[in-house]
Amino acid sequence: MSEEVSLSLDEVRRISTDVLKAGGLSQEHAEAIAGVIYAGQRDECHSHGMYRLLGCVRSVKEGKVNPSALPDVVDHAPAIVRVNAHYGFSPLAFARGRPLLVEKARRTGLAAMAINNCYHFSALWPEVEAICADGLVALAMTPSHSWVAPAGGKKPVFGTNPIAFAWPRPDGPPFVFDFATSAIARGEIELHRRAGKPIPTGWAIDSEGNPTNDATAALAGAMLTFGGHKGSALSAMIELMAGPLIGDMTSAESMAFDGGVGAAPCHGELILAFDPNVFLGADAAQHVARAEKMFDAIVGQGARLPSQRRYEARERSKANGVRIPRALYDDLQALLPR
Ligand code: NDP
Ligand code: PYC
Repeated sequence: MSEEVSLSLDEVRRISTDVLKAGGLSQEHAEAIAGVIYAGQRDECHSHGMYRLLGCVRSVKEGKVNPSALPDVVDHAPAIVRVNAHYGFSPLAFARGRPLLVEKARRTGLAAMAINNCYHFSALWPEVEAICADGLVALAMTPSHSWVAPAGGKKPVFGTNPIAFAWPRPDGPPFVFDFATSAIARGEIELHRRAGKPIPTGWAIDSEGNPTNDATAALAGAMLTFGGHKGSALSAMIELMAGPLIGDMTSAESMAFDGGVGAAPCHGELILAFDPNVFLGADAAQHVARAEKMFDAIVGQGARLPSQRRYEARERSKANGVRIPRALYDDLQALLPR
C-alpha cells in the first residue's frame, strides 16, 4: 500500500472543514481554520498543514477551546485595534479584525492589532500575506508554550515564537518570511517523531541538557533558539511585545494555563501594518522600485528569496493536488462521522 495519499485542493478544504465540524467547531471557526490549514498544505508547509487538524480537535475535546466563541473587535485607539477572541482559535479573530487594521493603517500610516485570549496553532504567513494584498507592509508575532531554552541555558522559557514579515512587490507575490525563533518549529519535530526519523543536531537538548537527535527526547527536553543569543533575544522581544505589552500571557504562563493537558497554546498575537503611501506620499513608487533592486541583487547571484519555495509549491499543488502521509490520512478519517 502507498505510504502517501493524493488529495485535490478541494478535498483538502472539504476534509479539513468536515474534521473540524465533527470535532465540535462552529461553521465560522471551521471555515476560518480550514482556510489557513488549506493554505499551509497547498504551500507544502507540512508542520502547519493538515497535521494541525489533530491538535485543533484534541484542544476542543480537552475542553480548553471555546469552539463557537465570537471574537469582539474593539476600536481601541486611533492606531490600535483590539480583538478579544474569547478563548476561541485565532484565525476567525484575525479575519474579523483585519479590515479595521487595514483601514487604520491607511489613515495613520502605522497601525497595530492586538488579538487577546486566543488559542493559536497556525503559521503566520497567511496573515501577513493577506495584509500585504492590500498594499501594506506587515509584521506579525506570537508566543506559544515554553518549550525553548534561552541561549546559554537548558530549561525552557520561551515559546517557539514565530515572526513573519511581508513586503508588497509591484509585479508579483510579496516578499515574505515567516519562521520560528527556535531552530525549527515544534511541529517539525513532531512530524519527525511520527515518521520515526532522527532530528538534526542543534534543534534540541534532552531533559538532561545533552544534545539529542531523538525527536521524543527533544520533545521531552528543551528546544534551542536559532542563531544562539540572537534568536534568544528576538524570542524575548516577541514574549514582551505579544505578551505583557498587549496584556496577554507569556509562553511560560500559557504553559501553566494549559495545566498539562497538551492543548494548543493560549495567548495573544501582535500584528503591525504600515502603509508606504502614508510614509512616502507621491514618492512611494520610486522607493518601492529601489526595494526591487535589492531583491534582484539577491536572486541575481543564485540565492533565493524566502517564500520562493512556497510559491513554487503553491503552483505545483494547484496543478497536481497534494500528497499527505497515509498515517495522517487515516488519523483524519477516524475523526469523521461514520
Ligand atoms: P523554517 O526554519 O523552515 O523557515 C521558514 C522561513 O525561512 C520561510 O520564510 C522560508 O521560505 C525561509 N527559508 C527557508 N530556507 C530558506 C533559504 N534557503 N533561503 C531563503 N529563505 C529560506 O521554518 P520554521 O520551522 O521556523 O517555521 C515554520 C512555520 O511554523 C512558520 O510558518 C511559523 O509561522 C510556524 N510556527 C507557528 C508557531 C505558532 O505559535 N503559531 C510557532 C512556531 C512556528 P519558504 O517557505 O519559501 O521555504
Ligand atoms: O510548531 O512550534 C510550533 C507551533 C507552536 C504553535 C503552533 N505551532
